[in-house]
Amino acid sequence: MKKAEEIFAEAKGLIERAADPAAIEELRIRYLGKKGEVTQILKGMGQLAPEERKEFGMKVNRIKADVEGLIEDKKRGFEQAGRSLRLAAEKIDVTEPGRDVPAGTKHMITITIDEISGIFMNMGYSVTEGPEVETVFHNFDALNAAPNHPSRELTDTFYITENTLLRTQTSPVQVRTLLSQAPPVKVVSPGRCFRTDTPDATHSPMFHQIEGLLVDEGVRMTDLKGTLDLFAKRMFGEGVRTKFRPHFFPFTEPSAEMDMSCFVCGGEDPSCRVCKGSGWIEILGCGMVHPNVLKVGGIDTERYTGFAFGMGVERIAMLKHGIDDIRLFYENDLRFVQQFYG
Ligand code: 2U9
Repeated sequence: MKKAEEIFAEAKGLIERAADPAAIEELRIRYLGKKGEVTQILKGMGQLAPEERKEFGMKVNRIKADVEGLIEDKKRGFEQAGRSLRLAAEKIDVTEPGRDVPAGTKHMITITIDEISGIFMNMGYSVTEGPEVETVFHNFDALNAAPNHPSRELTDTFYITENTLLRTQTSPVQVRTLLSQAPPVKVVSPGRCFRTDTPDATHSPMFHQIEGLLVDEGVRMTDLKGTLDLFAKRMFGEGVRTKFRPHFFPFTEPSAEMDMSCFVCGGEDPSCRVCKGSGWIEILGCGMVHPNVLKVGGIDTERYTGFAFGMGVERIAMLKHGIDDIRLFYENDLRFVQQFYG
């Protein structure tokens, strides 16, 4: 039988060298378990002489307590080490800069509307908006559209009821302005418009327009040409030139379509993809406001005249940024959207 001191020395060494909680548990059982070496000694005390038993019992119990203490300390050591490991692993460096969250960007349609509106705001125009669901009166009748004008047809227009529809242009906003305020009127109105077009590279059932309207005393066709020529230069570059081709709109007389000289090839490249070699690009329609339209607004056509214009926002954006399919504006493909991150 090993002496109690030898057992303690051996246990102490093994406990100090124990590598993990499992090893400690084995040592606890080996020394302090039911059949443990320390427990066995205490059991064997029965053979001792009574006067020896007291002193021996005190010594062995002190060894038992010491071994228990060593085991407890070692366990706490492992627990502490475990906590430190966890703290180290879960440590958060609060001084670390935050992860960058991309802020995104405005949609190219919004950017283009803002740019066009900005050019006219610099000329003193205000921006107005109005309902997308309109009445036949505001969308057609007030714009001098003949009762049988083709654009009234179901084939061109989304009707909601016989008398309400999705507006086919933003002109109704201008009509509402004429009905609600006296001249001078100087507004641009951007917004969504709807036509029963089948989607393709240049058509979409929902698209955006921006229209302008100026009504005042002494407004002339030369004012219209000067204003729109300046717009083209501001939007596509000072070097572009403009020309006006006679056209027809029910709401303006005379009417015209404005072409701009090709800002890509300047008319020098017969194979230019932008102007198809013509050297000119149609960008908008315009004209002097028809007296019948002014009269709807209760305006004295002997005293006041006005001009108006309209353009497709997608068309302007596609020209300016070389976008060849209108559907890209609505598909939200990040590969498209992110090209325009400011
Ligand atoms: C009022 C009086 C006159 C608005 C105008 C155009 C010419 C025009 C088209 C361009 C391409 C629409 O997006 S598009 O399909 N528009 O060409 N629009 S004059 O004239 C008005 C508007 C309101 C009271």
